[in-house]
Amino acid sequence: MGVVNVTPDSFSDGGHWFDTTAAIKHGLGLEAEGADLVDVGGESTRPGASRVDEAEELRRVIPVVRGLASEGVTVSVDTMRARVAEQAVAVGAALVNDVSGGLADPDMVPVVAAAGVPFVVMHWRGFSESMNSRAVYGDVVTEVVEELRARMEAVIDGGVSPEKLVIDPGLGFAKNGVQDLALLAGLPRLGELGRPLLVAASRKRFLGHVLAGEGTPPPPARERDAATAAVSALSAHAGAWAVRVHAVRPTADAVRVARAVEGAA
Ligand code: PMM
Repeated sequence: MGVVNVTPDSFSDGGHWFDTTAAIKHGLGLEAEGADLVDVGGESTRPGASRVDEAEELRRVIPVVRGLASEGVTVSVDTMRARVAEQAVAVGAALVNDVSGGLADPDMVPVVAAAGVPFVVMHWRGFSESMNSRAVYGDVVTEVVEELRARMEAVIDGGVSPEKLVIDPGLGFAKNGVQDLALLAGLPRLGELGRPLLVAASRKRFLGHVLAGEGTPPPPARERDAATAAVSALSAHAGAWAVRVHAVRPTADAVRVARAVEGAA
């Protein structure tokens, strides 16, 4: 899954694809590099970010979804708003990716149920302004599995078919770097939930911490693509359904290597 953030402020690529034409071109390029899906979002969820209003989010996202879908790209829409999801599906989005798992907008679950599209349910404990203070766990893997299980049940009760659910541990969302790494080590336990697993580690803070040396600061987000590809290979090997990344080419190669090694076993 390649990422197109149509935002001025996302932590790793904010401002680069803010214009509709540039965003569509970028999405087509990601597909050419090997993305099976292109995820289009219009609201930054970086820690501390404040929300954009709905009209602005629609203005950013809908023309890009329409443009990519009309070129035959399989598009997912990254939104916490039901109206954005609904309009994106109407112009061709094939999947709804909601980082709040339907918690941010009470209309999201009924809209997704009516649309009949796949729905990514990510582990989430609250909006970006406050999420760092919510990174408190006894056993992070067990708690994320249990909270995702409860969320899946609520979404299914709300009318979404169980076969449409994809789950995501929500790396960096109310998690610190140690907790993100524990979740990656625990991916097989997330598999216990019985649904396809999406892993979105691309360029995130915890990779910066892993790469920082003693007295050397973390590299900037754009220099974390090799580290991201390493996570992609590990995730593919652990059975992930998809990885969500900004730079598709290194990840496509990493996943091919993982599959080739598995094929030789
Ligand atoms: N992370 C971001 C945005 N959307 N969607 C899912 N399903 N999972 C994630 O972890 C996730 C997401 C934040 O990263 P970005 O600012 O690079 O898009």
